Amino acid sequence: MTLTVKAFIKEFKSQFQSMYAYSYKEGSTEQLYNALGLYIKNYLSRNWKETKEDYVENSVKQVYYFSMEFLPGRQLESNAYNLGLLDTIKEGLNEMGMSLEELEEAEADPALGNGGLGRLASCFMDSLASLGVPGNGNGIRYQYGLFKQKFVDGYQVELPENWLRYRNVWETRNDKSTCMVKFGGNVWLEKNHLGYMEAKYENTLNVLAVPYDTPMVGYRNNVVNNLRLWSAEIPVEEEENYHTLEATEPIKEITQVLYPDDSNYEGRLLRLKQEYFMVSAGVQSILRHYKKYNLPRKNIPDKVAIHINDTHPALVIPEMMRILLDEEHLSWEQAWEITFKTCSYTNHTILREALEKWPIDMMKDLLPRIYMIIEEINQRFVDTTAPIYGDRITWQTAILQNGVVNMAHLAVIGSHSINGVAKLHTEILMEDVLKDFFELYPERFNNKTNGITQRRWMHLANPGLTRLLDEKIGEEWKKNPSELKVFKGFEQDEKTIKELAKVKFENKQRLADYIEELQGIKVNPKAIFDVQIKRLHAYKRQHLNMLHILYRYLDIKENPSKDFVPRVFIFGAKAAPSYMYAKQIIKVINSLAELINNDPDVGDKLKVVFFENYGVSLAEKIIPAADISEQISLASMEASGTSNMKLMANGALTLATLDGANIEIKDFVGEENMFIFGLSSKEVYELKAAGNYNSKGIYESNEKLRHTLDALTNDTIPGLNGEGYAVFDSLVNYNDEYFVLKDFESYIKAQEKVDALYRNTDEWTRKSLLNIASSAPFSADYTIKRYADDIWKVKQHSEQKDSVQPLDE
Ligand code: H2P
Repeated sequence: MTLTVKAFIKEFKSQFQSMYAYSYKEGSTEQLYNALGLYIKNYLSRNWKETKEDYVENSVKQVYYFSMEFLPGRQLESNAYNLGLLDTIKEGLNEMGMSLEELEEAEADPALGNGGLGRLASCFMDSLASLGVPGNGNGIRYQYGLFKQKFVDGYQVELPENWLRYRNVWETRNDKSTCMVKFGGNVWLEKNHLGYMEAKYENTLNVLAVPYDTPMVGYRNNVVNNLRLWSAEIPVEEEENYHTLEATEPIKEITQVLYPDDSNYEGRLLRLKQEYFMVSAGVQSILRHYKKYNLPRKNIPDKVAIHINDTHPALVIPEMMRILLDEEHLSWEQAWEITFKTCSYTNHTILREALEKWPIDMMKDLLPRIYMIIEEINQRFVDTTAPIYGDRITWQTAILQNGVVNMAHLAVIGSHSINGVAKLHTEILMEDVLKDFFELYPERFNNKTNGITQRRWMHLANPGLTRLLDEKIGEEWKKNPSELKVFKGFEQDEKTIKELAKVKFENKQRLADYIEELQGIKVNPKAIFDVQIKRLHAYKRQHLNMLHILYRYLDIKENPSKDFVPRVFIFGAKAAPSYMYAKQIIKVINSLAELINNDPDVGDKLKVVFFENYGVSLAEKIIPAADISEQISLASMEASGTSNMKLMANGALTLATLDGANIEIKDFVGEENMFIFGLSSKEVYELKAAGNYNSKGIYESNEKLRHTLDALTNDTIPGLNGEGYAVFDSLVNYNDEYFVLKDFESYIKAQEKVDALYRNTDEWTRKSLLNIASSAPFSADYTIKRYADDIWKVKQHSEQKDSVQPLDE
């Protein structure tokens, strides 16, 4: 039954009154938002219940996506939209004298992730539900999300992100489904009276894992899947042992913060605790739920797929073994077969520092039984591999090496599928990072290029574009993104080009207003909006972007009469709290921005905006207004990137190295519709192998570059306290790890091409149109379909089974 505006108003009023016992007219924005959120949650609860029941009644196979990060973004609008209620609610609120936009601002944007990895997990949740794939998320309900970023004198300052300060209307605490997770103590194996080996524990720290469930709403298909986030608590029966607040700390801290400070041992230990806590609770609850299917244990892999999102949840493998061995009393061989067939692993990065390794002693103390199992997995691996492949490969691929537990190796050995997240990345895994494993298990390796959900990143974030697309190509693209290609037919249609340019301009005007309101910087919406939004890391090379801005600034100062195409550089980026170099780059960009934005000689020609506290909600405002998408990582380093996909889908032209999914963007839209520069990954590998890179030589021989770099250290930029030197030093004196100087010249040339093209508005817009029309392959719906078919072997299980057609690539 469809909801009428009248019925909505009536029900909303009574919802509000039942919660607050006064009229909605007296409600604060937060209260009104809470009432609306709960109204929507009540509305969807029936579908939520029925989806769960349906899965069990039909014994369908379910996938469980284990991830230490989820970045869902605000859920009010997206849930209302997917339920098909958005227009009704908007109209109803307007009639009551409110607006959805205003209420939405009261919603916390849960920063339970760091960057692309967490956001990908949430795009996947949206696609799983929208495709009707039985899929669950499993993660941690961090009390504090990733820090709230502030700039003080241009420096990043980290404040606690207390996203749960007000109630979280979307979650349901589920006390019925708690689990117990054990840490430390002593453990030994003993035969019980039935003759089974049983693990005996003493002096363990017992932690109660309490699940908070959040509905993941499918797009107009009545499917509501589940995201389960775990919170650590003191077990009720042990409460009397905790006499002081201090004594409760070791338990409470487990789910207190995302990314504890990893610069010290305690912080690293806490992170390992978090990982095991999430994994153990998750696996226990899955195996308990499986019992509802009344099937033998050997059928687990037919009904359960567990996905390991990066190495963080790799302990799923020994934890599942532990339960099957110690609690279900299966033989090692039986348990291993089930575990291996159930688990699959995605690698998201080739950066060595991000491939986790835990000291053996730490693991042994914290998780004694798990360590015993890992030891045995390792021993059995060595025993089978060495006779066939020899000692060298066996040693290089072992799980236990040089006093550490190598989590990537554990994940690979215990998973039937290993995938990278873009074609190039998967190739690099096979040829370099996991080369030896590729030799051992070629059949396990596959590529699954990342994707994004068009629902959040186009339909909702860019209503102007969505309207234009609906008008030109009909609404089918909303269900089948591949229909976007029909838009290509409008490439030569002058009217459409003008209309598309108008949509972009309006989006830019809106962002310009927001910038002015937020930061007091007046930017010209006619300028090129040049956007780099992503985690701050040297390999992503925000400092290359900064050098170009500095170069441009000097050019403006030295050539006042030159005709510059106005440019607004927009950044959004957080730096990990202990990553000093990244923080220094932030400071340099901010000080440079301060100089440029206040220099009367510069005026409209150049502006720099660095948003504080970049996150999903900000991205939704920035992306529809972008003209240029900066994807400038050193080739081979960025596994995929996903902001590249979102920006492309919103009509930005990509300025990129041939890295990650930029290569696939090029394959789909054509090189002539983007700006490519820099070394290829092959050249990067060759340069590294040659070992003769000499950044100082480049500095000394390139006049333009020298002039720019010198400005970092000669007081051109006021307000710096050595940060300019630090960047200069790393690039010139410490041989420039990410080849910034090597790529500088070709980056500048690409930027000149950007300026030249922008002078021709129609030509620019035509390319923008082609980007939008070519963006469909990056729909997360397709990505999820490929995961479901090839890796998880789970079927779409809803009335809308056929809603996603195979993509004709
Ligand atoms: C990471 C990779 C990205 C990738 C993303 C999702 C870890 O995200 O670096 O290249 O697109 O996972 O697979 P990020 O750098 O944004 O934290």
